[in-house]
Amino acid sequence: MPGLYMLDYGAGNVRSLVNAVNHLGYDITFVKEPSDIALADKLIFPGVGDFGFAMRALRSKGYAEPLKAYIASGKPFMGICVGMQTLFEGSAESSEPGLGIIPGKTLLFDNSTKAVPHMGWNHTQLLKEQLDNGLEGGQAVNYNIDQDKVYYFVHSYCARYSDENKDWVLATTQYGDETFISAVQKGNVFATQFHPEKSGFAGLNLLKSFISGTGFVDEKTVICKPPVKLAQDTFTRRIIACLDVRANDSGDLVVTKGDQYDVRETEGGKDVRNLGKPVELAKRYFNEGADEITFLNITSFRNCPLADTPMLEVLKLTSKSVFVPLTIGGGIRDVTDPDGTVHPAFEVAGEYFRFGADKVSIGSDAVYCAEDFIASGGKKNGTTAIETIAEAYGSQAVVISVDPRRVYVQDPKDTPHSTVKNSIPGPNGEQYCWYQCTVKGGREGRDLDVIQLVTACEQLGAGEILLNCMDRDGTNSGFELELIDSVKKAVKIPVIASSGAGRVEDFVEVFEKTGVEAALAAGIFHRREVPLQNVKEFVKGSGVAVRPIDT
Ligand code: 1PR
Repeated sequence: MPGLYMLDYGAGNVRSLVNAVNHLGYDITFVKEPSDIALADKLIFPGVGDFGFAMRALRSKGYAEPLKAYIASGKPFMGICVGMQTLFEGSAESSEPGLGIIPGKTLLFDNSTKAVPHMGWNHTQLLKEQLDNGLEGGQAVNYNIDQDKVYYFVHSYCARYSDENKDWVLATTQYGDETFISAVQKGNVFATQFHPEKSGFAGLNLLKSFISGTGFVDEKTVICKPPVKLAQDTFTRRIIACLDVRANDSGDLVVTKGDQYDVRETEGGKDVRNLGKPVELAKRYFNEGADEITFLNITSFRNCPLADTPMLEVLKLTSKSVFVPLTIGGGIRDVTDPDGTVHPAFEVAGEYFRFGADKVSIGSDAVYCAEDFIASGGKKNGTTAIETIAEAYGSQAVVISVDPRRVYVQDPKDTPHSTVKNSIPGPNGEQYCWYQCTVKGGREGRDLDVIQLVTACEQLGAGEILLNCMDRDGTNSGFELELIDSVKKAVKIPVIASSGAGRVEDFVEVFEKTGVEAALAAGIFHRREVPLQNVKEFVKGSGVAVRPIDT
């Protein structure tokens, strides 16, 4: 495809889009200066993060006016996520005006009824249908958006259908009690709120349709239906495969798995357990239908020069053939190279995004940030890893990985910390416990409970919680429902339940009893004890919506 260009303003993961386009057999050229925009025959504008940041970047780099001129020229344009939002007049997220091509402003989702950001896979309802009049090139107005498939969304702000913009609205999506615009199309302009490059094969089909199609639809051939508010939420719950990665004793990078965080064999030479190679396993899980893949570098507390961190290569290779969101955790903090060069956490995160990560997960550093935040009486200082990464790349890119363990007490009055009644009594028959936060992969406990941690991190701008439980990790005994329920009730951002999955029934139980947005497992998938497909089929059969396995 000659003349396919991408407009990148330097925020987030554009490698995924490049990889998806390359996977389809096309090349794409980066716009490097404003005059390049006019050279494009087709232009894709992906965006993530903050609306104001995106618009300021477009204006300060001199892209805004050439972009408007390009769109007015009638050549095919595709916007993705914030790339769609910038087409509107503005956003409640920022006072910065948008490009003003589509009437209306984007507004914040209501988080009193559901988790925000809207993060995960959801359906679309098409409002426009093309009349069959033999249009040259056979380009369908919907660019192969399939109402039976789901697409990956991650955003807190959304545009709503109105009389002023109704001729633009190609599709709407229902999230909880709200219906919002998930795709727009008019003439040469097409844009999606969801990420086709992260939406598995359904998304690749859509990208292919835009790149290979005529990209222009005569409005006279299109009929529009008004949006329908669906009686039922169409949001699906995510099933995530997690890969704990480290070097084994021979120096090979392996996927390992601990029992309560101990990753060494119990017998023989007590080697680090080796359950496979990171890139190969990630590909396997993508093909088996994982909705997301998380890599945790579990020896990240050891110092390593940023450029040498092996996880960069793992991400680079994985993102070439895995088209679902990738999260990377371990070592997201300020890093000092042996030569004394300091890389602030947001630079470390930026390097991971450039190598193909969609989200970073922060463990130990989040605990220190939360402690400082609480000690300062709840004042943000603007310099923490959570704040700086969220500001540059958006809250949705910042996951907090929590490694809590039970501390039993006879009576809730025995501790200032937030306690729960636990179904598993303590060694002395204690019925209550609080969950102590740990750092350095569980090696050190802190005087901070899990509720203090997650609420502080939410206020600092985190977008999601990955909630492990050291007592359950690797036990196959089911998720720690008391812990998960208390955290889910304490925050408005999405929560991923982790640690202890052993049977398909455990997933249904955690979704039904706690309402979490996602459930993660490691050991049962690595050891092929419970195939991912079986989890999906069982969860779906129980009435909880999940993404169908996409081929
Ligand atoms: O502190 O920001 O550098 O991050 C270190 C990261 O490494 C944290 O996310 C921490 O959870 C992780 N980590 C450190 N040590 C270990 C270990 O196992 N020794 N892994 C570790 C944590 C827990 C989950 C596991 C689930 C599901 N592993 O990742 O995948 O418990 O397991 P299961 O389904 O088999 O029960 P920083």
